[in-house]
Amino acid sequence: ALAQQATAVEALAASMPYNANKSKEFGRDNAISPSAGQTQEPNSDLASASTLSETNISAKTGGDAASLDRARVDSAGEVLTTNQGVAVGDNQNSLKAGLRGPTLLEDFILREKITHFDHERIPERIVHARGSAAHGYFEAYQSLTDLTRAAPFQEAGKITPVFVRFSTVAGERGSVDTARDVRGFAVKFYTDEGNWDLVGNNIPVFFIQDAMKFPDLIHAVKPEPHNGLPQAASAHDTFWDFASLMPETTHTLMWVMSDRGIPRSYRMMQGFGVHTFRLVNAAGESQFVKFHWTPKLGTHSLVWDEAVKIAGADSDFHRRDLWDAIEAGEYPEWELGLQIFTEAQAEGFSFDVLDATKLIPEELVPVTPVGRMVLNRNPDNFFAETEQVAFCTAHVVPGIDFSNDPLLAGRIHSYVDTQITRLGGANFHEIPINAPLAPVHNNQRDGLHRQAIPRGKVAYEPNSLGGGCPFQAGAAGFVSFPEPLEGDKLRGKPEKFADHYTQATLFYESQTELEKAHIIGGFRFELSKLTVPAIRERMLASLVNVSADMAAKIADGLGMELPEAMPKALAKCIPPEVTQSPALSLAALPGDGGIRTRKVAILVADGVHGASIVAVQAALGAAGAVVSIIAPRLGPVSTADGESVEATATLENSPPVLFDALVLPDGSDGVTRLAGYGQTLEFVTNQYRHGKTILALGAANALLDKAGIANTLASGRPDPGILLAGVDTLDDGAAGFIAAAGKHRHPARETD
Ligand code: HDE
Repeated sequence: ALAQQATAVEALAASMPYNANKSKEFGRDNAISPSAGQTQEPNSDLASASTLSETNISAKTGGDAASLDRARVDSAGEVLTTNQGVAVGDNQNSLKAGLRGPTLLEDFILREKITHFDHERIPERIVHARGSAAHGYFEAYQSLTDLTRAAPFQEAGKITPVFVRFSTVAGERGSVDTARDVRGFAVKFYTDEGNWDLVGNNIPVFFIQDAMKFPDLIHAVKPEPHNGLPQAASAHDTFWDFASLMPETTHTLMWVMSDRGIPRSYRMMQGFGVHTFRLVNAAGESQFVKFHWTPKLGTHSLVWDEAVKIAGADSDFHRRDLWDAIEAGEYPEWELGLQIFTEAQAEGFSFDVLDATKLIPEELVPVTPVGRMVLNRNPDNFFAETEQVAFCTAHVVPGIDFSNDPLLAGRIHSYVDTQITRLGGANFHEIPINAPLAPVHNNQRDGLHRQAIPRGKVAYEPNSLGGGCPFQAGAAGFVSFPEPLEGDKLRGKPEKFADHYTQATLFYESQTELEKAHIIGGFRFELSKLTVPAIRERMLASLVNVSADMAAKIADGLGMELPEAMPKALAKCIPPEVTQSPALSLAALPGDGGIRTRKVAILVADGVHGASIVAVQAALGAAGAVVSIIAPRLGPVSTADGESVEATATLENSPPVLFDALVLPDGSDGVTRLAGYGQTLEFVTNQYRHGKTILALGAANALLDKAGIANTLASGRPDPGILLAGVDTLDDGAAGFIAAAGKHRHPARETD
């Protein structure tokens, strides 16, 4: 073994540096040597090779596989070394004075290993700590040069690399994915003209109107400070205390209590930029814009009972879903749409476009599709990429500018500021995942963990010793839109901000009956968890202003009288342009009705009819579903007809909430055996209760019967989500099952 190690060490010495791209960073393979005075023209080899991001250009644009190559380390076939590149002879034992003697301080190998380990953790994000991310690209449908000079929109077919991170807001880094919460939807575009971060959410409005209230909002929703309870949940006193005292939260509360708060998958939710932004074209003309991401798979949600149970069954449910889909080549895709409007239009609206608690109904300003985003590569390393990525609303590029939304103003400050603590200094832009593709040249210097090695003695501007470089770009660079302003310096809000209920009502009245029932259920659950009745009462008084009918139903569920309506801040609001907007319902985006990537469970046990299972499994596989064969134990199942069937999961390790649909097998021996397991009945009743599609093959009808479902069927109210098929109707049965499962759920059962 020692001889082998010695050979490996020799091979190491003879080989390239362990990170082959490292040499490029020092300009070695470009044969660049430092020169005196450094008076090169901008963009000469020397000037550009002196920045870290320059090496990223070739790396990131070198196609998917080459992306971030500069920083990648692959240890395959390599010898183990210390951080100093010294080969380690023994990675099992510390250095001791005698085999039973004390470990020596001299053991720099042990000390380096332990010291590094001791410092592995960095602070988690104060909000959005729990997240999952992926690489991909944005492709423009058409040129938008008349609207904006932003690089991603300059020509049809233009590709811009992106990195996208989805997140929950309130929970800590290891918290559950299926908590009721807003979801973050943050997109980093590595454009030719620098990084643009569109840091949005899956809900188009926000709880508060002014950044001044953000620390209060977050302190209220986070676990209560005295006992650290509860984790990743808003169902507690402090959140609702704050919400009930701040009626501006009402509109967003409606969205979070709706099914938007418990998405089925990150791949099946919308994204919104929330604030009004500006687009600015090359002539310096500007229009307002709101950004919308629409998922190709449609918008789908969990039901609450399911979300609670998934939290136990697979707390990484959304992370796993995103990862698995991308690994399987099922790349999630969103369309980017813009609502573009002028300042004059904005002035005419019944609400203020600078108020992040308001949206612009699509009836007033339609959403124009301008491109698509595809996520097609999982990160190589969770920490290096997903954890260290630093999104900042301040990261805009020429062609994109801010509005005066006072919430956005606070964000422009907050994100850069928070990264300095979280990532340990002002050089977080040099971390590979954050470094832009566009070259970086400036006189910002030094600081903790500086990576770039700027050459020459000039670090100021103006200068003559550096030939005046780097020089300012003038009109070719970022020029803030010269918005004319007037007014006194003061603290306050425009009057339209004080209308806290009109759009909350618009949202409610735009929902289907089922969605309304779920909103009521959401409020009922959350408010039922409060320990201070006065908060419950105050919140209900506020909700009366949204819909007296809704508030009455919530009150009923809480065993309370309906209180008087809370006095409104604005007694007389401007009448809204629309009182219903169908696009606000999740039903507006059903998807294509297919079942690609949907998870289907087939229950089996010894004695089932194998051929029918194999046939259904093949049909589901052809439709793109992910099938699990679930039995009391793993391994081969002995089928009644000798067909080979292998269990890939167990009743114990895969509870029903992890599946979108269920197939029950034929073969009376197998069915009887399955019926003997408590989990089987739970499987059937849970799938039924959560509105899932169930296909019962032949003898499996007995399982429906046992679960009380056959009775429901016999009652004359046909259920489109329960299908029966025999050996001779297998093809039709499978086709019907696929079509029914493509509807996602059969919620009529909820009233059973
Ligand atoms: Fe954030 N938010 N936020 N936020 N936010 C952060 O930045 C903040 C707001 C959003 O995946 C923090 O890097 C303030 C609205 C996302 O890394 C922090 C205000 C929207 C993410 C911060 C808001 C968001 C964050 C914490 C009100 C939707 C996760 C860590 C003035 C449009 C990004 C970090 C990721 C993260 C501040 C309100 C979305 C503290 C002060 C509105 C998706 O800087």
